[in-house]
Amino acid sequence: MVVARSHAVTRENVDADTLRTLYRHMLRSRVLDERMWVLNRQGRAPFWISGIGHEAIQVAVGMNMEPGRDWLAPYYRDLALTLVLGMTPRDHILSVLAKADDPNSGGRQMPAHYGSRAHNIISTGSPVTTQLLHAAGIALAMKMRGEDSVCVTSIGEGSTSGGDFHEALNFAATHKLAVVFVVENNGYAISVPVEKQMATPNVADRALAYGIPGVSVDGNDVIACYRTARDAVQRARSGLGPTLLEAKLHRLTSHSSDDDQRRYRSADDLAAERAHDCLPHFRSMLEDLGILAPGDAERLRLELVAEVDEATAFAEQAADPLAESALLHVYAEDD
Ligand SMILES: Cc1ncc(C[n+]2csc(CCOP(=O)(O)OP(=O)(O)O)c2C)c(N)n1
Ligand SMILES: [Mg+2]
Repeated sequence: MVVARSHAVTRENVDADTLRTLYRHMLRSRVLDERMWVLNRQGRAPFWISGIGHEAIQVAVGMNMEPGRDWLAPYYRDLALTLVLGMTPRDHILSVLAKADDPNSGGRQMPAHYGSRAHNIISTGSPVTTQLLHAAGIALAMKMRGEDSVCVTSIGEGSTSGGDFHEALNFAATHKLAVVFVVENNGYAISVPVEKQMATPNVADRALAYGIPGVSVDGNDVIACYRTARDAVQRARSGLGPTLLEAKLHRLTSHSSDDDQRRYRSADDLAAERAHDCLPHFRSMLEDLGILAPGDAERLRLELVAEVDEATAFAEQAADPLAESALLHVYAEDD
């Protein structure tokens, strides 16, 4: 296993525009994610499952993909990744309010079950780990067609103990498929800590068994994530096969809006974790480097809040699905 670090961050090794764009994407996802919690607590959204704390790796991966050419088989925490690939706050608020024009599923799936035909994002299923098999299948099809697109798929560390993980990695490695397997290791599977899920501290170590590179990166360090993701995507695109990319990060919320992590984690533990939030850390770094001027970050936040306000108002007045459409796409249709 390789452990990736960012070394000294300077303008030379990742350019200033890229750094600003990374920050903007991370903050945009954070602002939207926070709004989803508010909509849930107001009783307007039935459920939310959050990507807060996971933004750095998702944005880093998304910015190394080519929207419309590459494919994503996501999991439920991938709000930031879907935004980088072109989905919008409107798309996602239409979904949590179960509106007819929700591009994810016409309001039929649970919130955070992402999907967009327009952006090559395949529909998220509720059984965890199945998306890795879908990704291997997509990459096999791309290889048979002679395409050089890349398929990214993502998963939590707890789900890597499912059998589908082994089958997908073994198949993709054997056939040198263009897949990047991203593991967002937040140390918990709902209330179960990682030590009770697996006997190895690093999911990336498992790559050895498949003969592919396994890289573990600090998921709070967006520069390290960006570089590592760039290598993995380039490797896949150039026909060298898959990479297992593990980002160690923190789930800064309860598992979902139906969970309360204070029942299984101490107040000290939760407070300590907050100190690792990837977003303020990155903001301070950009301000120290002079890439964000004083006031820039706050101006950007207000701009993004205004976008999410507009999306909320838009989605609230949007039409609900027609009652008679409830069974659409449930059974095969007659011709
Ligand atoms: C096959 C399957 N088993 C169990 C569940 C219930 N479940 C939903 S999320 C989850 C925890 C997954 O933890 P992890 O993979 O670490 O992802 P995280 O939520 O921490 O990002 C479980 C057990 C499920 N959805 N599918
Ligand atoms: Mg987890």
